[in-house]
Amino acid sequence: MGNADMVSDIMPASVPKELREEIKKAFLEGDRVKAETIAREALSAGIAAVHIVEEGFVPALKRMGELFETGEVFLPELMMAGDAMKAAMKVLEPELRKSGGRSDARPKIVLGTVEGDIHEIGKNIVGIMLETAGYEVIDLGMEVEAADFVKAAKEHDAAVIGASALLTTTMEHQKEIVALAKAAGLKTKIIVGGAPVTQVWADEIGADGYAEDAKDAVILVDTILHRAKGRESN
Ligand code: B1M
Repeated sequence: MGNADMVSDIMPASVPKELREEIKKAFLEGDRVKAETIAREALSAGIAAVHIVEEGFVPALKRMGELFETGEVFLPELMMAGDAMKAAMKVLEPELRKSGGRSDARPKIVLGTVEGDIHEIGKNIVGIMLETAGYEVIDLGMEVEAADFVKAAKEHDAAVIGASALLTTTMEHQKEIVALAKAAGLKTKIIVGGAPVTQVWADEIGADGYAEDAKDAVILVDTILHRAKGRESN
């Protein structure tokens, strides 16, 4: 069984349209309580946490981003939607963590959002998914300078550095991380992600991989560490 099959195995049900609409409404209203309640009710209805996040909450937050871009909502509303997402994640996080396997030898992954960037929700989801997949995640948080990624990777003897960037203006720091790591002779693999990041960008800066979402990040790390087989036996 491949990793993609394993992921689909832990996601037996998908999110109904009405629920997705309710989530969008909660975000538009910036209603943390409603977002949290929807998350709780969706779990009680037997929908897998990973589905609720990836099919319900993530697209709804992306929709808020589009509305922000077109001037239909403003920064305060965007901030409230971000807070509502965080409230929902408090409910969903413990369930997300339950869905993965564990392994004795846990390769370390140094994860963070790059300098000048405070978008942390996607990075947090990636971290949870990697942990549940059996990796030890050292989360450096947000606004992390390139040198600090490299320093932490050395200190922890990390197998992978994961750098998230959500702004076109901060993506440049991913390039800086790759350059610094190379200059330091670090063997640590470097993966990049975030809404504006692409495979083309990853190739251009010499990163070892790019993942579009959290599920892809697990598959990517498994692949670059040649670890898929080990995880299947958990
Ligand atoms: Co901001 N923001 N924001 N924002 N925000 C975006 C990114 C934007 C696209 C919105 C838009 O205009 N359409 C736009 C960026 C434009 C650009 O550069 N191209 C933008 C802007 C402009 C800004 C400000 C500059 C606004 C301002 O102040 N005028 C400002 C910047 C602040 C800063 O960082 N210095 C800002 C602020 C904020 C809030 C604080 C209000 C809030 C963040 C709250 C928080 O994180 N605590 C916020 C939010 C919520 C968004 C949107 C709406 C949603 C981001 C998010 O959390 N998505 C976003 C719109 C969008 O992304 N389309 C937007 C859900 C999350 C699960 O998805 O983060 O993409 P994402 O992560 C995914 C994948 O990308 C991937 O897996 C995750 C899970 O599936 N992934 C990885 C992410 N990291 C990965 C790493 C990996 C692998 C995969 O390996 C290491």
